[in-house]
Formats: sequence, C-alpha cells, structure tokens
Amino acid sequence: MSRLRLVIGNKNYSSWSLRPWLFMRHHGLDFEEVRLPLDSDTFRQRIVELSPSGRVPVLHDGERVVWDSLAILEYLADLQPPLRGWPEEQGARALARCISAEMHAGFADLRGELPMNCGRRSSLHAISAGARRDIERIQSIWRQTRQAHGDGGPFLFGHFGIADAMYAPVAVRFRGYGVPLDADSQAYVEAIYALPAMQDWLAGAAAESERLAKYETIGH
Ligand SMILES: N[C@@H](CCC(=O)N[C@@H](CS)C(=O)NCC(=O)O)C(=O)O
Repeated sequence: MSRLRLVIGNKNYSSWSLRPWLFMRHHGLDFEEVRLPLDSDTFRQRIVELSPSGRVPVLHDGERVVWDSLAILEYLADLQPPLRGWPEEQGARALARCISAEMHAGFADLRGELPMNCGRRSSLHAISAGARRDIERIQSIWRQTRQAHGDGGPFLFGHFGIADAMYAPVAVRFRGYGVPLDADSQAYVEAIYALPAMQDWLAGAAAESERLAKYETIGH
C-alpha cells in the first residue's frame, strides 16, 4: 500500500485537484487516489473525516494531513528525496512564488466565467472585461517568465515545477473555451497538454460519467 493518498474531486471539473495530481504523476510518485465526485452525497459524507477544510484536494501522508493545493505542492517538493518544485536561483524562485500566489488568490473573473471543464470544446460568445483582463495578465506572466527563465525546456522555468502545476488548469480553460492566445502562450498550453501525466488526467476525465449542469451550461 502506498504511503501517500491524494483525495480529489472530479477530474473533469476540479481544477484545484489537478494541480497536485499532475505534479505527483509527473514525478512518478506512488500514491493512492481517492476520487469524491463534487456535489454528491458521497462527497458530503466522506469529506468530513478526510479534509479539515471540507474541500479537495487533500493529501494524507501516513497520519499527516495536508490540504490546499499550493500547500500540498510545497509539501511534495520537500519530500525526501526532494522533487524539483521551485527553481534554484533566488530571483527565479521569488518570481515562481509570486506568480503561483497570484494564481492561487486571483483571477476571479476567469475562474467564475470559464470554469475548468476538460470535456469542453466550444468557444464563448461573450467574455467580460474582467475576464479579458485576467486572460491578458496570464499571457503576460507566461511570456515574461518564459523569456527570462524558460531556456531549459518548454515550461515556465524550463523544467516542469510548482508554477506549471498551478497554471495547468488555466491551459485547460483556454483550450476548452477556445480563447485566442499569442504564439508563446499557445506553445505553453501545448507543452502542458503534451505531458504524459496530463494526458492521463484527461483520459480519466473523459471516462467520468457525472455531468454538473452549472459547468456544462455556460455560454450555450
Ligand atoms: N484553496 C483551495 C480550494 C479548494 C476548493 O475550493 N476545492 C473545491 C473543488 S475544486 C471543493 O472542494 N469544493 C467542494 C465544496 O466546497 O463543497 C485549494 O487550493 O485547494
């Protein structure tokens, strides 16, 4: 039995769950996955004893319980042997923390209007000024980070790390809702989709049968 257990929501919809799952799968960590479909009786019954916040994702490492996607990513990066989470160089590390925190706490309009839905393949007719600002800001973060630190590979700091895990759900939103992107951002979205771990998540999402109307009726 594996020591690590990650409790997640639906792969189709749970953007917060995707972050640590992708990081764990990409790094080849052995873990047990417990999937609780959002808005279900199973979720309501089981989450109480699994997650102090009542939300997913939550990681169990033996007796230790770690919740909140960013805290989980940091915890995983600190495991022995350590995983490549933050870049080494201090300036790059500070930037990686800034953009991850900005993602964690911000972009409310984008989140509200373009919720992650892995199965979605149709454009939105109308996007609010606020969501447009979020989309521009994210592309400028990606562009500037890749230009300054992206030489070693196709990810924000070259190699896949915590900042990429934080932004992976945005790649799904951009692709699913057909958001037009600049060439660099498009290439970054493709790099996220090309990860074998991402393909595994998407295959899991495609196999799910639950459909939540609040995510499926947007812009139709
Ligand atoms: N800040 C948290 C947010 C987690 C969150 O909002 N999770 C949602 C699913 S994606 C959830 O558990 N919703 C269930 C509920 O609120 O009942 C994180 O980063 O993990």
